[in-house]
Amino acid sequence: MNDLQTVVLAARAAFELAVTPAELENAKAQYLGKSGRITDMMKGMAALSVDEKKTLGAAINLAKQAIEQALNDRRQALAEAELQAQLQAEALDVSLPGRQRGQGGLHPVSLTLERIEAIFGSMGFEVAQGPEIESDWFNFTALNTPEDHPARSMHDTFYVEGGTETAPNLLRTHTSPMQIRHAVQHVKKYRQQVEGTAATGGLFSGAMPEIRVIAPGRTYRVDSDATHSPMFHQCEGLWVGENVSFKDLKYVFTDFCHSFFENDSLVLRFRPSFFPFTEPSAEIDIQFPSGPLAGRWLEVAGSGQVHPNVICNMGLDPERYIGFAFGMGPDRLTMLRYGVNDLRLFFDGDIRFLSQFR
Ligand code: 2U9
Repeated sequence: MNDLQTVVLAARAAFELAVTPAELENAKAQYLGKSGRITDMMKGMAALSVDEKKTLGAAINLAKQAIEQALNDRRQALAEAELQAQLQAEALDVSLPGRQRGQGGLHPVSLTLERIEAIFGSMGFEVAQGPEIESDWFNFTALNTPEDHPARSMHDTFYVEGGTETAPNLLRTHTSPMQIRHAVQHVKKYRQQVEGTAATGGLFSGAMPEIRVIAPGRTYRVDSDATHSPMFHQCEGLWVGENVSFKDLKYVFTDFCHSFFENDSLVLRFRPSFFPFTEPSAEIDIQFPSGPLAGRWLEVAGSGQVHPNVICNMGLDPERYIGFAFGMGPDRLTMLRYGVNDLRLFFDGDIRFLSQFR
């Protein structure tokens, strides 16, 4: 075997040993590179005669072509192996079951809020929306809450930046401010229709449609245990007109409870109480005739006739306009409806609990 055949065989063997493209390029350099074996042999022909150059040159070229052929074969083999490895890694088992997309659903408290809105909607109540960061005036002052009322203390109310010493900003502690905002807009609208641009300040005693509104939403207080959460929900209601009385409050709220709990045998009790924004005021208790809670009086809402000072803060004349208001906790109503005994379950975000309400 001559030198050239040995070089070709050695190159083939070196290419076969290369298992990555980088190793193959290194091996190529040893045979076909600038100082590779074939190039060296070509340089070595300088001292030969013309005839010898012709013969040896042709033989070296053939050897070079054979090496290039071996190099290309190995390149293709490595590329094919890489493709196979990639296909293997990305192999799809089309017989595997598909990934299930979790079916979503409304939060139980949202279900309650929807239910409350639908029931009061059927009785002609609008739904008010408003900001969760409120001013001291809308949250307390307009609702006849005295300067020294404990609810105004830092222990009970979350104050937030952006207010002033005299008008601090806070996270609303109830949804009543939305009703004040709604009532003020309502009065302004009808006052303009009655009095036109000549409308002056002072209390409005002209004719206007009744205010009938509920205000559902998130509220905040500094409180946290099994039955209190720093963020909780409230839904308040307001009905102001010329001849609205406690009798109306009783039938509206009784009707609501019967619809909400789908039980017309439910009994209601109005128990005297005190709130700064209503006078007289009453707590509303309910009693189930049967079931696990049968016989117990359960507090579900506060209520009362809207205080004349609050009527004034809506811009209305309390000599002509009167009304009632109530406030309830949708979180507690949800607990009663579904038999849940820890409020915190609603806000832990545990999908095993929440998916039961889908
Ligand atoms: C206006 C005037 C008066 C709404 C009322 C209550 C009584 C009440 C509780 C509900 C659940 C507080 O968070 S809670 O424990 N609310 O007891 N709310 S009367 O009175 C109003 C509302 C708006 C303009």
